[in-house]
Amino acid sequence: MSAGAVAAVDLGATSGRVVVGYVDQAAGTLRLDHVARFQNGPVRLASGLHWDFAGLYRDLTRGLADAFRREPGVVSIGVDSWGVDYALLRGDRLLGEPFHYRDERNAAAAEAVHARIPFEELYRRNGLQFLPITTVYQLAAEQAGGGLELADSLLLISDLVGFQLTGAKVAERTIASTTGLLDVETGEWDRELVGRLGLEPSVLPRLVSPGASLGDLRPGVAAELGAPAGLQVVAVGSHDTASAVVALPMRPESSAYISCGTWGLVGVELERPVITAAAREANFTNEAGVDGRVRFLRNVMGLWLLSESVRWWERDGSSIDLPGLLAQAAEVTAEVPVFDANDPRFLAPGDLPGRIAAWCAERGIAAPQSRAEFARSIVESLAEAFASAVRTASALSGVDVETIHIVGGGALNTLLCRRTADRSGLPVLAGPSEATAIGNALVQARAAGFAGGDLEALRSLVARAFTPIRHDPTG
Ligand code: LFR
Repeated sequence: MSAGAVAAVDLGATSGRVVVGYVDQAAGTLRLDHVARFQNGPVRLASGLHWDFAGLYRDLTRGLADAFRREPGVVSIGVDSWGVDYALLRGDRLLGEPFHYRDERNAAAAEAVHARIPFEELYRRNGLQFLPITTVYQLAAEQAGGGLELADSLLLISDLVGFQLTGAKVAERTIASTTGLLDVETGEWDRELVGRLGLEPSVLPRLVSPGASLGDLRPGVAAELGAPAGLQVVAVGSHDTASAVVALPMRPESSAYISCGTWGLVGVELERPVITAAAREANFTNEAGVDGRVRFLRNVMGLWLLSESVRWWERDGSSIDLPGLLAQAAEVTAEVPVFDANDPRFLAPGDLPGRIAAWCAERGIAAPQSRAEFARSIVESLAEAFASAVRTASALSGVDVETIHIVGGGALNTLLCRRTADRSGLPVLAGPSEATAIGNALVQARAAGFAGGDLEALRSLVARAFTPIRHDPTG
């Protein structure tokens, strides 16, 4: 069999989607049919900021039912999601809605963890940049609040969806690598670290690699969704960024990438982790990629700065047309401030324009005046942070970067792509914007046997099907 259809569920922090991917490697074709798209976001409960997992599951299963009606030949489902967040379970039962990583409980927890295990040692063990959102800090906060007492298992979000669909509890390696509990060298749970943090090792499920089958749908689920007979749920690059990196039409030896959605993940792909003091000081991460590759990158705040500013401006019930705002931003001729997009003050939801203005005021710099100027200032600041992270990734890894690939929603933001090219002095190749869903579909296609070869073989399919748009630096 050289051609077939798979269903990809891709869950981001601001939206989710279900697509049917048609892959025919012999003919060299790859096509996506967009079946469903739904909103996702935080809900503020008395206990803090959470996800509405039940709502998300309802939306994605409706999408899957639609997918099966449209394409009864779907052979498998793969689920990817944002990283670091998890649910606690006792038996089959969810112990409450998962916390959202933007909840403010993490900052103090990070200090408590570092008091037990200095960051230097943590970095040596797990290879991860410092981000207060990382699971290891969230679990310390959970522990302090007594939240772990009833739990007998912990599942990351994409694995939690897999469990609801099949009944199998696993931890897929790429998303497990965002917890901070995985040994960067062996790709196995770091049991000593888990013990020293006072966590119960038995809550961590069995690790599986992308391409492994989670099994059949639970009978009730299969009937409810009208699923085709014999359909399997397959572990993909279950961390969304890992799936996006699969679908980069790049040559890893001379490219950097920016997977740009809510976050901008900026880095290079390597065969081996880089856990030097310089990499630690530059706050670069070594997350697990598909086929044992390493995603050597750093998190930049991303389109969140724009979407959360818009949400703030819309709180009076008005509605802002984002493409229109970006068109105005492109016309701004006044000097706008370039602020530090990585400042942790921009992590929490709320008044981002106010926080940008405060950042400027603290330095005696004039803040943006209009909404168009704010949008331009955000784009310039992101482009600068992207360019700087590309330079650092190259210097730390030795990859001689000739081209920057931007995938995800950011690939559709022409101003951002152009200004990244200008500020880095390198050509930017934009697209595909749905790289995550494509990478998810390709790993399933390979597991089903209708696509073959290494990542380069899969990427050449992407390059043929989705020609990127080139933005050359000007000036
Ligand atoms: C991107 C992403 C990043 C991760 C952040 C939080 O969607 O998965 O890779 O650092 O969200 O999970």
